[in-house]
Amino acid sequence: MRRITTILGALAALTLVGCGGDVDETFTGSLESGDDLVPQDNSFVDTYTFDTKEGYSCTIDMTSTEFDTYLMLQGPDGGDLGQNDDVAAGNTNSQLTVVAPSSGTYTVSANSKTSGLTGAYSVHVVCAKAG
Ligand SMILES: [Ca+2]
Repeated sequence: MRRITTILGALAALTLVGCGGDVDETFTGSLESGDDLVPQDNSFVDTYTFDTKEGYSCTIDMTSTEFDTYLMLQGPDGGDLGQNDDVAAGNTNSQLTVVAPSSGTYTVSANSKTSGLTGAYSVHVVCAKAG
């Protein structure tokens, strides 16, 4: 019985760690013919999801050496939380920083600036407790 209690305690501790809003994930992929299309401009798009908690600050970077990236983020309710084309003048990569308005699943859209652009990219998501 003591052993079972210890195992249950360990499981509870693991579950608590898993309940945090911390995220550090990298998604790699390619925009290519046959991908989903953004209705507004028929550009290729791949989507990825991550889970975080209300109040966590998330920074999403999309980088590619092969095309001009465009990044979009939707919240758990499907609402638009931001879009970015270029992280800086002369740098066509994209970056968004948002404080999560609610706990749940967020959707990142890895997109290109204009239709027909293809190539490999990387999306890095980092969320940490704000403040
Ligand atoms: Ca761009």
